[in-house]
Amino acid sequence: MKNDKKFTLWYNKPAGAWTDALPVGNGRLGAMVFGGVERERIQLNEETLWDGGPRIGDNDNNSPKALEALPKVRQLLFDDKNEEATQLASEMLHGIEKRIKSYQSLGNLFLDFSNDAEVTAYRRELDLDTGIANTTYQQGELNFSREVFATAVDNLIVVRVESEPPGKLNFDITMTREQDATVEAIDNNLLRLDGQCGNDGVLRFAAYLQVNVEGGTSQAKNDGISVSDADAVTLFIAAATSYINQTDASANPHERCETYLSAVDGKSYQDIRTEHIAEHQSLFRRVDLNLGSTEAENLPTDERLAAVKEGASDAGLVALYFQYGRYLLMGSSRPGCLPANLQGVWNEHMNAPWNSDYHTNINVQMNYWVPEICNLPECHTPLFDLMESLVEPGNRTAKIHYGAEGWVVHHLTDIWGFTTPADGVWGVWPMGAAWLCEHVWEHYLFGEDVEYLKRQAYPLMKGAARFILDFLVEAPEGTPLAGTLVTNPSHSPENSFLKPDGNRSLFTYAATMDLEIIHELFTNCIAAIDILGGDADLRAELASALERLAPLQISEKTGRLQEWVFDYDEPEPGHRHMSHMYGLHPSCQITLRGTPELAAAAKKSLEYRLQHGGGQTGWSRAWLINFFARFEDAEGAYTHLQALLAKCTLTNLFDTHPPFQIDGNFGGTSGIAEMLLQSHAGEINLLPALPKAWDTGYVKGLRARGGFEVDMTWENGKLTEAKIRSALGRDCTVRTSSTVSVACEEQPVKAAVSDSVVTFDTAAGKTYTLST
Ligand code: FUC
Repeated sequence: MKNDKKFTLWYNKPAGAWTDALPVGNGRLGAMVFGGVERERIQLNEETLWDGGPRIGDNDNNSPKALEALPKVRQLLFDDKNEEATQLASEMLHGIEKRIKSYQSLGNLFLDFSNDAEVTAYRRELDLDTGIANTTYQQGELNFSREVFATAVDNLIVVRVESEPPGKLNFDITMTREQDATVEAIDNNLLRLDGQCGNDGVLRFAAYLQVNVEGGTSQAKNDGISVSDADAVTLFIAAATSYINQTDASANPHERCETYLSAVDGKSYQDIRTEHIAEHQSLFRRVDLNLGSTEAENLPTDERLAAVKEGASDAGLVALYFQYGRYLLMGSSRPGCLPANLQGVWNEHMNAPWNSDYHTNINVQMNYWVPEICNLPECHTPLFDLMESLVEPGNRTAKIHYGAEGWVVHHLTDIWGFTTPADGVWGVWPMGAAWLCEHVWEHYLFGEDVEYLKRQAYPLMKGAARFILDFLVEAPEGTPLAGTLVTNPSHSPENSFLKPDGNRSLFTYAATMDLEIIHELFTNCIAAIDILGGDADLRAELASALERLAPLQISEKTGRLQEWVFDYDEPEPGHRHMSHMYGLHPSCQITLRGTPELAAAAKKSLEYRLQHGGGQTGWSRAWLINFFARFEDAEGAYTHLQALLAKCTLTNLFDTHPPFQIDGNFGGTSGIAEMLLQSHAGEINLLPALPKAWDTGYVKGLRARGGFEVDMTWENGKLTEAKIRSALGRDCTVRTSSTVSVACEEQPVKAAVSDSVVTFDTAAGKTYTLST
């Protein structure tokens, strides 16, 4: 079958498993469309449907015992008594609640068609360009078609069922949820699901399904609705919970659903669809990518993926995967909504893997490597809003657990303001807020919105930096970093080391990643203060702490960047976390040209990880692509991109940890972008890691720091032309392996060219063409 749509996932059979089904989402609602013939299943999500509840009053989760134990734990760690420190920390430093509760499925919508005639010409697809999932097939004399989309304009999931010739649509509609909910037909056109989480859960939720029949009839029947002899049927699904914010779950979900439905009263299906497509494309179409075409283009997506698993190269599939990452972010992270969690917004479980939460020691951050470079900056903002909501609880935890000012987050959080250590001693990692602050700063660097910096970014950064300033301690005499400022206690997230006596531990002080995160946060805070003015005392304090901060260490024995304060041996040298490489990516303390020695040491560390089987999980594999892109190692990056597709990708192109976890999708998308364009080192680097397999192609609409947007074409592995739009009129420095000249249609350009670098002035709103 010819596939004439560029960015479409398609299949010639219905989904068997949930991970074959196709996702639609509007940031707040999600649906997984199976495309069944006799029975269509559409699994539903609403982003605030989390078990648990506010942690206020008696539910305060901070541990009053923690602060008293902190100096003792610190001393034990400085004395290399890691086991005793671990013991004491597990008794004293934990929050009262050891595990958070899960984000949950809202339920399922089923459409049962009592037609068992033979099916031909079956096709199921998801068109990323329209955000519409489509299922079409023939059964006997009838042509069936269904389409499903989640509209951000009207805040609904919309299902349209049609058949040709008309008047022949007969099916039953039901909604189900495996626990905590009831479903009833309110009348012949309305099904209502009503629920409340858990036994003592506080969160109420509801889903309303409105059935609009054209021709034919609909009839309430056994908690469902039956459609008879219809020409076409439109279903509107509204869903809501009682969640208002982390301390308030008192909204009325029924009223919310009714409001959503009444807002489309009298609006035609065609209008809703047209407005949805226009809104969707206003984001999606900002970036276009072509990495070359292959024969495989006309194969169903699962067959293309299977071929890659067998070793094929499929540039078109990579471009599709890239756009899918952007699509998934649009579907799970829209302004005013919650951020994308471990599964975006798509989760069929009541107790999801890792609760489908926000892991703040790599996973949620990886989700947000996409929005800036891939031209969806507004999709970044839900993360900032979540961060703001964590300031107040994070202040309390900072005070109660550390006697510190500012705000702290540990290695995970939820929608109920969770900021204490969880899951065991490895949760005693108070660096989550500091790392998250990289995101607010990066958003500033790309768009340079000073108002935003002042209102949202800087206050978050300042609060996180305040905590770190109070948390840092001087390493005592007799320790390797004596006299410098270090973190204590500390982890290199989830990884362990072997002490000289053979004991294994995770718990330490001054893990390299901490130092890199702090280096970045303090440097960025100083830059922000220099832009905004004020806070001179804080600036001085940050500058002095930066000078005293413990340095990164290169192992004398191995030449590798050390992950810990001592050059320990590792029980899992191929560990999935590569935290000490943070300075290389996503941060930029380590760059190829700026810090060549550290870069060489980081490369050795990476090679060592890989010799020992590194990159096993989806997200870990995705991170590798980004590292190799930063090393400008095109074939290295490509190898791991191929492995991400071959080993860690499901038939619907969801990333698999395993199981499904969306971070790998976003990390993969970011990696592809970083192979084409980088701007972290003070210059725009065009095609820094272009592999042989993408020898000819183009990309349009990637963003670079400093308010630039870039289109590029290349042939035979060489840049042919780049167009750089300057939004802010900043000076532009471009690195490219080709010799280029710069021109602007509207005015002469003063450009200086040396080696591979060209520098020119720009004016706001003008476009500059670089030709080879
Ligand atoms: C981190 C990772 C795991 C998993 C979990 C959600 O703890 O180490 O691999 O991705 O997050």
